[in-house]
Amino acid sequence: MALDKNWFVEVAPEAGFAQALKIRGKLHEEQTPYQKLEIFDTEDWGNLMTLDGLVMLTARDNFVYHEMMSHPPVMTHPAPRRVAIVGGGDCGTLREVLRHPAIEKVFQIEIDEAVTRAAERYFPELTEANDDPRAELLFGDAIEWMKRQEPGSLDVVIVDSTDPVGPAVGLFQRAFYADCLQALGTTGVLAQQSESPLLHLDTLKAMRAEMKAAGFEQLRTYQFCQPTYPSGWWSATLAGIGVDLRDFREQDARELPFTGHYYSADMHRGSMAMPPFIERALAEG
Ligand code: AG3
Repeated sequence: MALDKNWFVEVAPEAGFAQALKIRGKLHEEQTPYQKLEIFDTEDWGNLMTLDGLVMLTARDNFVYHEMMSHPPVMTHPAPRRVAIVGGGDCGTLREVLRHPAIEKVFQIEIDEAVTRAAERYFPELTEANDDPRAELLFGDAIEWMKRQEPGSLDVVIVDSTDPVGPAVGLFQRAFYADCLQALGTTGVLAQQSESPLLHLDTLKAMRAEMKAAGFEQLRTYQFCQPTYPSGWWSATLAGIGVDLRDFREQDARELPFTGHYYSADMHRGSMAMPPFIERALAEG
């Protein structure tokens, strides 16, 4: 069947891959100082946000990504209190982090305020926790912000970025990771979205090499399904200092004070298992 104008198509030319969502219409289009932001009304996936033609989220499946970006790092740190979210302007990761009563403070540093304003309007369920007194929404360059943080002032850093293109390139580089590491001090966990383990294994390897070079002791890539991202198979990577990333607060994860849709203690453990071809590729460095 040929696709007409009733389909939004994301093309990943580097992977010879494209995917499409059937749309009813476009709700919003804006050229921000950083990127082209569009919101579509889809037939079956609820509202869709894209940046420069790439799917950021749909109402239907963003819960997988947002839960897997927030709960694994928070449950891996032995006593998380202070969190920074880099990017994440739609506030979905922020909402999940704030579900943990032990968290005292969450900074969200998003470069493009238009993303948050659009989320407030078209994805109000994601921004519903924004008035939480523990949340501080900052709009600016997180690379600069991270340099200014006191050593050891953060417990968890979550990099909820776009692909490593445009303003996000620096978020995949050693200098930024080194600044995160110093803000984490002697005990901390960084989590970053790390693309499709099938389509972007080279990107994943390069990112891990930068994390290692910055001084992180341990790395752990994990996986989850994300139907509306290219290949539907996505990953995130934990980088740790003074924390064993093979372990997590499993008992606490079995008694969460909220109900996960995707995340659970078993899903946490399961997400860390990697197919042998990826294990081998990552072991090669
Ligand atoms: N996360 C975007 C991940 C990258 C998606 N890539 C793609 N579609 N090619 C940011 C939005 C969720 N908070």
